[in-house]
Amino acid sequence: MKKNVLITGGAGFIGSHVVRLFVNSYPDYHIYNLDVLTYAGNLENLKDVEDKPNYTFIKADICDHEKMDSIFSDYNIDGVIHLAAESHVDRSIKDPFSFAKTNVLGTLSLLQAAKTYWNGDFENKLFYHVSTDEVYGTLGESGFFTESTAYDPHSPYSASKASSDHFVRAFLDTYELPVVISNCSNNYGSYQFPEKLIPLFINNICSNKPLPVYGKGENVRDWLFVNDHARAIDVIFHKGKIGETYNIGGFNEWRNIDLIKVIIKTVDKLLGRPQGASEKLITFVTDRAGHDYRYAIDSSKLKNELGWEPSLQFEEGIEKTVRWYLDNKDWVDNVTSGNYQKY
Ligand code: NAD
Ligand code: TDX
Repeated sequence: MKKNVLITGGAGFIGSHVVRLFVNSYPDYHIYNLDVLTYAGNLENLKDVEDKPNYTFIKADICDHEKMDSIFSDYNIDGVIHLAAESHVDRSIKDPFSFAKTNVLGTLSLLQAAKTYWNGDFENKLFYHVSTDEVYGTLGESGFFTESTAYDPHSPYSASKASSDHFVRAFLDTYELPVVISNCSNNYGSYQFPEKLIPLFINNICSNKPLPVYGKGENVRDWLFVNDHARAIDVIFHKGKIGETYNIGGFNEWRNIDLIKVIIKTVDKLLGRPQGASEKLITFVTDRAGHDYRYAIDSSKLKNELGWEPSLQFEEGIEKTVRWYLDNKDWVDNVTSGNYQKY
C-alpha cells in the first residue's frame, strides 16, 4: 500500500536509523524527513539514502505551525513518526525554555496540523509519537517501568517529553486523532552525537581525555541498540493498536561505572592498548542535578502483543558500536569540529 510518511527529526541519531530502515524496507512509501538541523541534526547521517527516489528532505521547524499545515497538504501526509526533539538532559538543565518550545509546542503544532489536514477522516492515518522512559521518573533498586507506571519526570527534558505525551493522548481523547506512543530506554549505536555518554567516552578514550563520571557512577541505565529501537518503531507503526502505549527496552541494565569499564576494555582492545590502560582517565565529577537513579523498562507487552524482541546481545552491540566510531573518525571529527553543519 502506498503511503506518505512524515518522519520528524530524521537527521538526528535515532531518526536517521528510522529513515534508513523505512526508505530501504518500504519502496512503496514516500519518506519525508522533516528536520530543522539543530546542532544535533546531520544530513551526513543519511548520505546512503539521500538519492533514493522515495526519499525527500524538508528543512523546517516543527514549531512553525503554518509551515506544518502546508507540509501536510503539499505532501498528502498519511502517517507521522515524530522524533524531533531537544534530547540532551544536561542541555535542558541549562536552557529549559528551548525544551518546552520544541518538545511541547512543536509537538502541539504537528498534532494540530495532522488534525486539521485529516479533518476527521482517520482511515489509514496514524500519528506516532516517540517518547522516552524518563517520563516515568526514577526507580529504586528493584522493579520496572510498565505502561501503567505513573508519570513523575524530574529534569526539564523529561518534563517536556511527559507534557508532549499528555498532549498526544489529549488529541486522541478530545478529537479522536489516531495516535500511538512508545517510551524507550537509553539507545546506543552509530551516529549518536558525542555529548551523550557512550560516544563521548569512546571519543575521549581515543584522544586520552578525562572521562567525566557524574557522582559515584552508580546510576543505572537500560541500554538498547539503536537499530533494535528502529525495528520496534517499524513494528509499532504497522501493528500497534491506536491509543496504546508500548514500552521499548532491552532488559539490559548497567551501572554507569561498570558500563564505562566495558567501553574502556573494548576501545583499548581495538586500539591495541594494554588491557585497562585507559581506566586512569576515569574522573569523578559533580553529579548531574536531579539525576535519576535507575531506569529499567519492562517491554513484555511489546514482545507478547507485537512479537518484538531485541536482536543483539549487549557485548556484541557495544563492540559493533566502538568499531563504528573508530572506523568513522571523519564523521566524529566533522561533528566535533562543527564542519558537518556545512554538509
Ligand atoms: P537527537 O538529538 O540526536 O536528534 C533530534 C533531531 O531533531 C535532530 O536532527 C534535530 O535537528 C531535530 N530537531 C530538533 N528540534 C527541531 C525542530 N524544532 N524542528 C525540526 N527538527 C528539530 O535525538 P535522538 O537521541 O535521536 O532522539 C530522537 C527522539 O527519541 C527524541 O524525541 C527523544 O526524546 C527520543 N528518545 C531518545 C532516546 C535516546 O537514548 N537517545 C531514548 C528514548 C527516546
Ligand atoms: O559525561 C557524562 N557523564 C556521566 O556520568 C554524561 C554525558 C553522562 N553521564 C551519566 C548520566 C546518566 O546516568 O551517564 C548516564 C547516561 O547519560 P546520557 O548519555 O546523557 O543519557 P540520559 O541522561 O540517560 O538520557 C538518554 O536516554 C534517554 C538520552 O539522552 C535521552 O534523550 C533519552 O530520552
